[in-house]
Amino acid sequence: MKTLTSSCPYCGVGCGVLPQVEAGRLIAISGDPQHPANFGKLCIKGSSLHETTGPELRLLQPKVDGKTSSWDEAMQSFSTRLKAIRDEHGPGSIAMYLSGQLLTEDYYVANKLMKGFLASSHVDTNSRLCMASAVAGHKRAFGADVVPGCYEDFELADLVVLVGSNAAWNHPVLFQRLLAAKHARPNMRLVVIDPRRTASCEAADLHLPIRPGTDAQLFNGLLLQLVERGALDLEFIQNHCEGFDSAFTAALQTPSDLHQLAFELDVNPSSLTRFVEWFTGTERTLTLFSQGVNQSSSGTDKVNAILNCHLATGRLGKPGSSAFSLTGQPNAMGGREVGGLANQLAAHMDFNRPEDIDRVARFWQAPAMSQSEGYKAIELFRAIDRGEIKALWIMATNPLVSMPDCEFVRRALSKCELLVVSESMAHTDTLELAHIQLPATTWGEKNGTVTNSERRISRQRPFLAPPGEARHDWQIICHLAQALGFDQAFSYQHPHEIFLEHARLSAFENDGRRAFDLSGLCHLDQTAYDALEPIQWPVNAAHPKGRARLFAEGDFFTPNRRARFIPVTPRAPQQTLDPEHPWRLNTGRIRDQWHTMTRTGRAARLLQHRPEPFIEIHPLDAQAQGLDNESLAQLRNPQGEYIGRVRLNEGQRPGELFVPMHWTRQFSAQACCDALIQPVCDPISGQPESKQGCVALQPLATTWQARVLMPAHQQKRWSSRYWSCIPLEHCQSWILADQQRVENWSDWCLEHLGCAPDLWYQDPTSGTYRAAALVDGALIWVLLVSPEGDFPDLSWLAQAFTRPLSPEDRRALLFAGPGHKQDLGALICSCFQVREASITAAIQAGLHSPQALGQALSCGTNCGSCLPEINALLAQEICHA
Ligand SMILES: Nc1nc2c(c(=O)[nH]1)N[C@H]1C(S)=C(S)[C@@H](COP(=O)(O)OP(=O)(O)OC[C@H]3O[C@@H](n4cnc5c(=O)[nH]c(N)nc54)[C@H](O)[C@@H]3O)O[C@H]1N2
Ligand SMILES: Nc1nc2c(c(=O)[nH]1)N[C@H]1C(S)=C(S)[C@@H](COP(=O)(O)OP(=O)(O)OC[C@H]3O[C@@H](n4cnc5c(=O)[nH]c(N)nc54)[C@H](O)[C@@H]3O)O[C@H]1N2
Ligand code: SF4
Ligand SMILES: [Mo]
Repeated sequence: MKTLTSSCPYCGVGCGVLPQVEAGRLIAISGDPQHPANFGKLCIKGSSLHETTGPELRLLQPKVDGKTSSWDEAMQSFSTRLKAIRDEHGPGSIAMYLSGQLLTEDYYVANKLMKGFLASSHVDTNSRLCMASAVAGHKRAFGADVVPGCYEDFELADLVVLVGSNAAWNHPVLFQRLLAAKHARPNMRLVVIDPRRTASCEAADLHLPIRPGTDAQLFNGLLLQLVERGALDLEFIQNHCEGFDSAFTAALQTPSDLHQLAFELDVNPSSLTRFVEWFTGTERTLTLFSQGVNQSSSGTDKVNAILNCHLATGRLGKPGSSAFSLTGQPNAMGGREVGGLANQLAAHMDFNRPEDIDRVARFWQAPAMSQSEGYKAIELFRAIDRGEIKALWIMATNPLVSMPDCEFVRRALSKCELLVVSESMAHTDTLELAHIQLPATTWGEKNGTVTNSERRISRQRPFLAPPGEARHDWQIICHLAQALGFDQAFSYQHPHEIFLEHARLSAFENDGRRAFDLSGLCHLDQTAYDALEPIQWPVNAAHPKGRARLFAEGDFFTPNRRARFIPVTPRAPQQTLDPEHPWRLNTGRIRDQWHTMTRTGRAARLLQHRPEPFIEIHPLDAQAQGLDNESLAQLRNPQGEYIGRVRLNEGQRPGELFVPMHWTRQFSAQACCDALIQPVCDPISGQPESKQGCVALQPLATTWQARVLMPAHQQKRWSSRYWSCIPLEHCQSWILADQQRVENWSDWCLEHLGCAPDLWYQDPTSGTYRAAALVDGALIWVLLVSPEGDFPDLSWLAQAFTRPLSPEDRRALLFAGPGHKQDLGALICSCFQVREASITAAIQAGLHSPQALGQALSCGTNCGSCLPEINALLAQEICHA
């Protein structure tokens, strides 16, 4: 057994991990107590990493046009076809779509190849859907894409404002760090600005459930209040900023009267007043923002409306006092450093400065440097649809699920002459369309660096052998480059060489003009690179150990070193409601799943919290629509549809729905929420408005629901109107529902499950049917049918897939489940597998604090991500008592 250090492949918190490997498999994982992002803590996704690695379900070999091939054949075919397209249609006909989940080294060589050697700047990334508005806002205000603060600020602030962020679920370790500080200093305050009452609100002192899309009004109004209440830092404004007057003038369109503003935002005036008083009166204020701000057709302006308030009060880059963009993906920041976006060049250089283009070209000795910016993601897929872009290479992202109007993306991609997908898993929606499939190594196998939300570069280190023929993304890119004749510039033998080149480019002719500066790391040898400790950029002569904060003394990266106030005129969401589509559709994340579920969707433990795609709705709205909790409902608009289970939630604003972004065609019949999102974007950042769709809602009529269980790791799709896949321990389960009556279930089994049942039971009056098929006494499938969808607890059945079925099992299977079969409710604490019913019972028995519950049941005592839900149950039970 050996232990080494690495960092988590999921969110932008960038926690350090200690993997434990035995016999070539990851058997356990713990937090690295030395890592400054997490000091030993992990959330449930991080601590389940060993349940989502392993060779099962991996893409193991290259495939060309559906046939397994060798690497040489695949790369030969790739380079020949690519060359032919480029020769015939020019460099503008080829593109790449990358991801914030690539390592910096992968990302760097991809950009170098495309922008420097193939003369195409059509290289964009899923960060367009994620961080683009924050990047554009930073650049407008600071002259560079810099997050001024650091994680320590979460502990030092007296007021923390979370805008459009559900950090309790999406940045759990940071959120716990914040709560620990709040616990130690009860005067510290937390405000959440989010239309929904989220898990993050459970710990908040104040929640402003604003009307969706009104953040710019709120922060413009706040700017007026800062003026009115004399809270400006005039010295900072005068000495280090410009443009205050025009920003102030633009803000004057917003009501200066708080009652009127509260009316526009649709919040309680006294809550708004309290927020304004706290913000104006608290020097150490930290404003954190994420996708509720960025994913908007006016996201860049919203970012600047927030930054305006921090510039006006001089609250930037001071301990506990800053504006802070929470990054999503583990290397969202690294992608920005290497110029992963189509409108950027490497090392924070830009296409709009000719000297930058020249500088990068000279550094790379680039034979074919692209001279202008390329298409941003939405435009890129449109150009594919038009036939202008004919070859696309997708790497480490799943746009068939995550792009707005994903059915359009499917149509566009099916027109592509050459679609190459580098993927580590064998089954994803996007991979299915690829002409060439390339098996990539992933976390645990890969070697390189990532940069987290606080600009901290950490190592990801390899500790597992690549399965099958999988190769590293940087190797695959270099392989292609060499096949295209660029041997010398892509002859790297180790990621260390790429990292050094990246660091040297950041230092090249920099002279303090570019924020991103790794000059202090230009001379690392491989041993030092392998041993690199987490470090925050810039790392240079002035800051050899890295720099935690910037801008407290001004010195911005604009030509005159002054920050810019940006005038903001608030705009309403572009997706507008109409009588046929009257519901505002909000989309986002759940605690235990990661994006398109290719990894977290495989771990039974991570699908117990929210097992099925769902639609969250206010109970009164549901009642008016004739929808019960747990019933099935359908969302529609002219673009697409979505089917999910209704979840009543009083924290939902009336008229608004929330659906998760995670489910794909691998996991459910019709639950890609992006089918419903229109591809409208922010004009500056190009980021789509993923949070403000418009839909119709109606119940989904069904005459039966069923559950099917089969051995683990099966890919299966069903013809029923609704189905959803839920992995259990030792087996796989599906929930099915349809309107079409089934006359003969035995025939149905033959058709859909491959054989007639060996055991069955039918109750024609209730419509209940149960059946199973066995081979040599072992279960191969189980089917339970119930018109109303009431099924017994099936967890014991999963075990039955691992051993021959006993006579008692057979009886239980057909007539009931053995032992406790009452529904224990949702899994609240994933770490200790504690369900809602146990917690509720313990509260009713008199345990009235999270600590008491933790002592009795262990719930909430490990990663703490479920504490907001435990607190909510406490509030609910105690107030009902
Ligand atoms: N568990 C989990 N964690 C993750 C991820 C994951 O997939 N799963 N993904 C990672 C990634 S890539 C990212 S980008 C981050 C995203 O992290 P977050 O930004 O926290 O994630 P979301 O749930 O997409 O959206 C945040 C909130 O924005 C709110 N919102 C919607 N409209 C508005 C609005 O008009 N104004 C305001 N103020 N709020 C609004 C939503 O109700 C939602 O609660 O999470 C990272 N962490
Ligand atoms: N409606 C709506 N849409 C959204 C959002 C939203 O809030 N609402 N959020 C947006 C945001 S912020 C984001 S970040 C995106 C995320 O959306 P995606 O990037 O599409 O989602 P992932 O599932 O993370 O896709 C990563 C893919 O890379 C594969 N992979 C993993 N490791 C490696 C590797 O090392 N190499 C290679 N080649 N492949 C690998 C995984 O198996 C997976 O298929 O979704 C966006 N879309
Ligand atoms: S908070 Fe969780 S998902 Fe994010 S990096 Fe840490 S362990 Fe990974
Ligand atoms: Mo993201």
